[in-house]
Amino acid sequence: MPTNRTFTMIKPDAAQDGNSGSIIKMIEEAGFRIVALKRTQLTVERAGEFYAVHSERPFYNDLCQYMSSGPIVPMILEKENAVADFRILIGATNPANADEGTIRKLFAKSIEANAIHGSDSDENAEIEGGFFFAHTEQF
Ligand code: IDP
Ligand code: MG
Repeated sequence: MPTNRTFTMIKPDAAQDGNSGSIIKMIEEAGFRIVALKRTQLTVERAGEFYAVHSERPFYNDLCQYMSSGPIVPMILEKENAVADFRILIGATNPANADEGTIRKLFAKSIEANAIHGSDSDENAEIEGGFFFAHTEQF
C-alpha cells in the first residue's frame, strides 16, 4: 500500500559545501513535509549496508568510501505520490543528464558525488527510513 512517504539524504558533498539549507528549502517549497531529519555520519561498513543492492557494481567500494567521507542529512518526507515526485525533483543520477532546476543539476559535482539520494520505491523508502530512524510511524 502506498505510504506517501519517501526517504532522502543530503550526501557529503552537498552537506560539506553548506548546501543543506538551500536543498531543504527546495524540498519544502516542492510540497514535501519533513517527517524526520538529522545530521549524522556513516561508517564505511554502514554505507556498505545501505548500498548492499549495488555490491556487485564496479563503483561500490568508491561509493561506500565517499558516502562515509563526511556528514550526511537523512530525512523522511511526506507528500502525495512522494517517491515518484521526489525523483523528479532530484533529477537524473548523472548531473550531466539532469533537467534544469533539479537538485542534482544545481548542486551535484559528479555521477558519484551527486548531492542527494531518493528512494526508488515505496518499499525501499520504508526500509531506508528505518535504517536511520526508529518508530517513524509515530512521527
Ligand atoms: P540513484 O541514486 O539515482 O537512484 P543508483 O543507480 O541507485 O542511482 O546509484 C546509487 C548511487 O551510486 C548514485 O546516486 C551515485 O552516488 C552512485 N553511482 C551510480 N552510478 C555510478 C557510476 O557509474 N559511477 C560512480 N558512482 C555511481
Ligand atoms: Mg537508487
